[in-house]
Amino acid sequence: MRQEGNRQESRGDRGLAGPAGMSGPAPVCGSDRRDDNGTSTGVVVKAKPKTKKPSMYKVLMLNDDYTPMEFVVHILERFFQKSREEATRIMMHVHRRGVGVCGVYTYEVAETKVTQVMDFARRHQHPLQCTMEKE
Ligand code: TYC
Repeated sequence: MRQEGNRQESRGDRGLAGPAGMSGPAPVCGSDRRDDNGTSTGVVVKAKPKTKKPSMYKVLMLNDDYTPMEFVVHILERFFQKSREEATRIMMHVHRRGVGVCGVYTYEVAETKVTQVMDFARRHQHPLQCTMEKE
């Protein structure tokens, strides 16, 4: 006969603390189980990391009739790290379609790029407009 049977198991309240001084080993988790030796075999559950991807924002360039094409290409190279070829492609897209994407960034980086471009264009007396929108 099994004399050292698990008292809690026989009471049918596995893992729950009873009156003071009568509680058994603490449960590992809600699905805690005991094998024949009374050893806990509960499943170890990995905590879910509570991280979220940041919202991303497109930095947009708008066309106008006055800003020189070469100036726009320079801006795309200088502030958006585009190659001469890619910068020319984006500039021509904006020139033909009216608006184009310079890059996609987190909020603060996008905001900084917009400010840098607007300041640079203003200092050179070009009416170039740059804005951002949530992706
Ligand atoms: N349309 C301008 C021109 O013909 C060139 C230009 C391109 C201006 C892109 C702004 O975002 C722009 N000189």
